[in-house]
Amino acid sequence: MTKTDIKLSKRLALVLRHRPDSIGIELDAHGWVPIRTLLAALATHGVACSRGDLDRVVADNDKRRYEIDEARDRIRARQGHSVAVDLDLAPADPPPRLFHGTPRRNIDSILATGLTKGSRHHVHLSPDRDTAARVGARRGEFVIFLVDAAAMAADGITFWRTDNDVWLTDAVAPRYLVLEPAHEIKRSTA
Ligand code: HQG
Repeated sequence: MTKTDIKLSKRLALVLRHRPDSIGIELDAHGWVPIRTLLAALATHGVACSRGDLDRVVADNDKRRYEIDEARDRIRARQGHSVAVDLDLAPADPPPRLFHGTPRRNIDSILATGLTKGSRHHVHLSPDRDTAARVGARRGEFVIFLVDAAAMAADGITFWRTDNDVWLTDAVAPRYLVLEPAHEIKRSTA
């Protein structure tokens, strides 16, 4: 991805998840916005983005962060919102183990209170170690927690899976978490 595309992708994340008002638009109840409206509002706010630029940034995102509905010419973020949206996700049975990468500085707090969703709508969990490592590495030195999703599901806790394979849940209590022993401290390569 070029620097310009990375910048555009970050701007899209801000607009489609957190601050649609920053370019004067509103998302619908399910997080969608007409592509025409988005491109016009970006242009008004000094962000040059053609339909081709948008398609390229969406297609090149390795996490499949954005979803385009061609039939209705609209776009939304697949997950990660802080504004209220209903993503129409159906509850799903998780794999027995999930993973969560996090900065090393969070260890004590997470062991004390578990994983909490903060400003997002859910706690985000990864299906494998590599993905968890990438999530953790965004902020420097990180660790990986194993999540006993089998025990959580057996206790009646709901999970949702997004189309781009992120597992969501409301919270993960400390009893379901184990700090991955073999990889306790990882150094970011990012
Ligand atoms: C931490 C990216 C202290 C949590 C990724 C995380 C992901 C606690 C941070 C998606 C805590 C929140 C989400 C506690 C949780 N005490 N720290 N009790 N509970 N935390 O960015 O999971 O690029 O909101 O460990 O790929 O890092 O956005 O969540 O470090 O799927 O598409 O609080 O973001 O995708 O940070 O990442 P975030 P996350 P996108």
